[in-house]
Amino acid sequence: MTQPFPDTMDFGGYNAPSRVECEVYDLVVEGRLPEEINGTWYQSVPDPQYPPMLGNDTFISGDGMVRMLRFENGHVDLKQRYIQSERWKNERLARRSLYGLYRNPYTDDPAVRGKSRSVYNTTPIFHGGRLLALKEDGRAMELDPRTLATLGEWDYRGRLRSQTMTAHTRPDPETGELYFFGYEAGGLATRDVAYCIADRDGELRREEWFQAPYCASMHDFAVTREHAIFPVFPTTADLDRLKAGGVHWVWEPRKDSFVGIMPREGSVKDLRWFRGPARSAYHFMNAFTEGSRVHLDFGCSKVNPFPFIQHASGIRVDPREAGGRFVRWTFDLSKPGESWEETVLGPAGDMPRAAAKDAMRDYEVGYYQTFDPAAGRPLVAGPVGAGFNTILRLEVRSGRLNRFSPGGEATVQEHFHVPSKAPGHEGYLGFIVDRHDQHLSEVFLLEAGGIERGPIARIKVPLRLRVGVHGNWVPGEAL
Ligand code: V55
Ligand code: FE
Repeated sequence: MTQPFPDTMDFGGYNAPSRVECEVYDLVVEGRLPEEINGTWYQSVPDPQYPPMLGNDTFISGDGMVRMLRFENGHVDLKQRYIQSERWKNERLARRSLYGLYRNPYTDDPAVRGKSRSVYNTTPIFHGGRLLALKEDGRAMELDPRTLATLGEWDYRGRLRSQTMTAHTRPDPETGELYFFGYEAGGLATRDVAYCIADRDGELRREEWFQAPYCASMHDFAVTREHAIFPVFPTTADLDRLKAGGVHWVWEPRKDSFVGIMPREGSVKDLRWFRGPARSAYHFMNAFTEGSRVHLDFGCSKVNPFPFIQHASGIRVDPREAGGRFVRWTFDLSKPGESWEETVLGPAGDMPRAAAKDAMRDYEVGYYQTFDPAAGRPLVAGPVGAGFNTILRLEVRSGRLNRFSPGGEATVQEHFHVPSKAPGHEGYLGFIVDRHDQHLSEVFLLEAGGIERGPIARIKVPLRLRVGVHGNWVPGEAL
């Protein structure tokens, strides 16, 4: 008999595990779904099968579920399925959790020592004709894009040497290539980082390794038409701590932040390291090169936001006290020195996204999320505590902001962007609205260029969709 999950931030309230695999054909839609919206939104959801073996754990250890919303001719169908990882299968057979702390294999049940422990729970991408579910602690898992059946690990036909692959890859809209990296590429807590490029057909054409200044949680990176950018912030790992049964990550504010920049077709030997005080960021909206200057846009804060990492580091900082801002960092490659310039573009936030066509180049508009106290009280949703309740549209040159909040007892999940074929049309933003007072979900669809006008369609979901992590829109033509 499965015992109750602990009543903690990560497993209680709206964050309660769902464990529901389901299919709903033709969801009820209020409003109108534009006919041109044709394709599928895939989203990764951590959703633990069993209560944590060690009594508590973090939300981001949850078994990978993939959810899809397929839009076709004004209709929308929902499906979500577990990824049948080796870990998922082992636990299913045992009918209990066998794996210990987040990314510490030394804490696992002896029955699964040395066995794969990745849950592939962070981002689904579609590249080279493959649907891949990613998590930064291991390789990709390939899934059937129509049925979500688990097909097996994808290691680029045995060519990928890195043991890991980031969940934040960078597709080039012009060449169709996929830029990515893996950190802890040579094993647990190593400083090895692999820089990789897959061609438009999904074949690995390049992999080159370098050493990071220290072993850091390098969750995302950025690529411009000319450069690759590797930010390193001081959330760090240590092998001795892992061997002693400790946590993977601690926040070390006395260490500096580093940003490595290299010509994207150059060699890692050309990496130039910039250096500044401790900062934290998990996601970058976009980056571009302008002459000798490289710009990087993202939500930046002064401490790591994850409660389980803060706890292990002996601190407790409310996100509102974390000094967060949405910023542009500008690196001038023509000047000597290690520093960069910071320009504030907007309020604190995360989940940044620009239109896929705007990636890697100078651009006008991006979208991200914030918590606005005027739009509702803080509600726990997802891995860092209070979830976001507001979507922002940011004009990056002027700093002009438009906003949308569903209001009431609601939070929002990561938005996806659907391009429009109509000239001058900015496309659409879709996202799940978590209705905390009803334990139910809805999907809102907004015109990206007019989010303040509210949803043009509300897709009713007859159950609670557990808070997911990242997703991607895949146009129908690509599938
Ligand atoms: C994040 C999420 C993860 C993870 C590491 O959003 C960082 C940040 C869902 O898993 O393993
Ligand atoms: Fe992420």
